[in-house]
Amino acid sequence: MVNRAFLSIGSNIGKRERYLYEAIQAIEKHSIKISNFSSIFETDPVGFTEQDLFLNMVIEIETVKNPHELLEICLDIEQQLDRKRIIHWGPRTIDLDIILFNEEIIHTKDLIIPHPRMHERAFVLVPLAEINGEIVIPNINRTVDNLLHQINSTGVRLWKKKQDRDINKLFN
Ligand code: PH2
Ligand code: MG
Ligand code: MG
Repeated sequence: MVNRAFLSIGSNIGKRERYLYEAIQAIEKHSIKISNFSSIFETDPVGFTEQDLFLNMVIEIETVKNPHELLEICLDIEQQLDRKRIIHWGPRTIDLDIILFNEEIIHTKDLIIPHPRMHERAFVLVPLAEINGEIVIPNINRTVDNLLHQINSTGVRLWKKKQDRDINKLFN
């Protein structure tokens, strides 16, 4: 069975756009199909605020892998891209989070889906809404658009607009 999942990607160290692109290329090398993607947004850091601005985007993927296999791939790619630089405390070259996996609700030791903070994070909801605002977040049973109307999204600014279906052109 082919699963549909959404990943949130973020970077706030060094060549941020390059890290997003390298993460996407690494995902494709695992025979995971990127079926849709958002524009790139520049976002104020949330949580630990004393760090540089992030670039964030969301991609939609199709994969036969299960959630745990997908998590392993995400962690491997993070490792791979982190290893190229000195690892700093806090900020990261790349963060790859599974935010949705089909309509599944998963609660295991190392994986919680839907992502437990996605409903309050404009840097996740704004790009996700650009792809599809009508998706219902299982658990919360509200649409992305509905959640987005209730939070402040001023910290999320369009940085590079999606112009084409080809993801490679976003990074030209
Ligand atoms: N990721 C975090 C914490 N804070 N803030 C922004 N703007 N973007 C992120 O991707 C992000 C964050 C932890 O993963
Ligand atoms: Mg994260
Ligand atoms: Mg993460």
